[in-house]
Amino acid sequence: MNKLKEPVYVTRPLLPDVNDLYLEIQEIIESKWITNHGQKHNLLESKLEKVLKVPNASVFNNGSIALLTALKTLDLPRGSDVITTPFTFAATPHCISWNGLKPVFCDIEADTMTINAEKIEKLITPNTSAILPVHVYGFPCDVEKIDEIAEKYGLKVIYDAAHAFSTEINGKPIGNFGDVTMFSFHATKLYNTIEGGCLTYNNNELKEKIYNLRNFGIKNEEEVVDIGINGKMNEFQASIGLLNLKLFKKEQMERLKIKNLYIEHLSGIENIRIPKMPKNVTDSCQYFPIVIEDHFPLTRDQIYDKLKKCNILTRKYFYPICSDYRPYTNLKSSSVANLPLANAVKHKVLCLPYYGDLNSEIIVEICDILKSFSKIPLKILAN
Ligand code: T4K
Repeated sequence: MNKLKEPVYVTRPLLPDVNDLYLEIQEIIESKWITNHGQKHNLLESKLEKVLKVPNASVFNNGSIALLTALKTLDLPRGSDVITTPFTFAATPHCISWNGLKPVFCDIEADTMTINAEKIEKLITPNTSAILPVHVYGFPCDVEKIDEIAEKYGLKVIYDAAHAFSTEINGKPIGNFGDVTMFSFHATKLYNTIEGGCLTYNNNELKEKIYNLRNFGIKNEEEVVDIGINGKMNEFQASIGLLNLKLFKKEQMERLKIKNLYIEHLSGIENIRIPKMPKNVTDSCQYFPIVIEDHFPLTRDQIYDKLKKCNILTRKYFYPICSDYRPYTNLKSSSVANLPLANAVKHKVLCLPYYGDLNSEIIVEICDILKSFSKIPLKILAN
């Protein structure tokens, strides 16, 4: 295995043409309006409503503040429980905790690694106020079952769709499920505004509340009606967003080619599983995770280390899982007995490099390296 000259990262940001960006920036400079609900901000919101096919989209300076605001908007009783998955990024349970709510971790499904909807009901108590499932890697949660449970127990549902930009389930856009959905527009996301995010929701009545909460709770020059935060997206972020809206579909097409190349070269390898996107779902193409099963000659960590030595920088999203984080280890729901699958999967998943201009020779090389690992006799592992 030769070390590659340049590092190959798990992802690279989608970026507009510099001349196009120059024109956008020129307009911003001339307008002297650089933040606080500027023209580009407002235009981006209306364009996102069309692209995501949702009645309402409110953009934010990042996905975490958007999620924080989503929970605040729904007025969940302080100290109440929010059922969520441990198999996600730190932002998910942290936003629950920052709202004075308690995360209750529910185990995940083996195939999609999303929250196991069948196990949610057992975790519901009179103190439960909401469910916060995550469409992890762009795999949709069991939205039907979750909505059914929410209806039955009168719970709010906030979806974390940080990885699921433009995903549709049976032709229904993913931002239409639950009470509110959060998308992240971070640099590492398929669609980015450098940092950024948005909330989508069907209930028009939430619009004004979200608008105020995003701007310190200010309603007008003389009224502050809520305990808000500064969640506003600035005009420079919005202009990147407007330009990237024209580019993300092409990026997705490129990623689909890469995905197919990975599948072609990896599918024969025993004990490497490629989680499959269900047929009725359009793939956001956010990540390309593989699962290293127990009988593979090398562990996931050994593969990660060996690839790193070749300058191939894969990522162990999500290891450790959130229930392993120091602030959450004492929660009853963090026990391994409650989360057997998440605790098994966290040692097995590896996200491979995945972005539009990733060279196909490198993809084949990564697959060949993995193939060569599959031929290592098991006894070497014991040494
Ligand atoms: N919910 C979920 C399920 C999430 O995954 C996230 C964020 C959120 C909520 C919160 O949304 P935001 O508040 O972030 O909008 C990254 C991202 O920072 C984070 O947005 C993302 N999830 C998480 C899964 O991944 P890191 O610490 O892995 O990022 P970093 O800096 O190591 O970047 C990964 C690779 O990307 C680098 O090795 C190289 C490449 N890269 C990165 C940046 C920032 C570039 O090529 N250029 C860049 O500018 O967290």
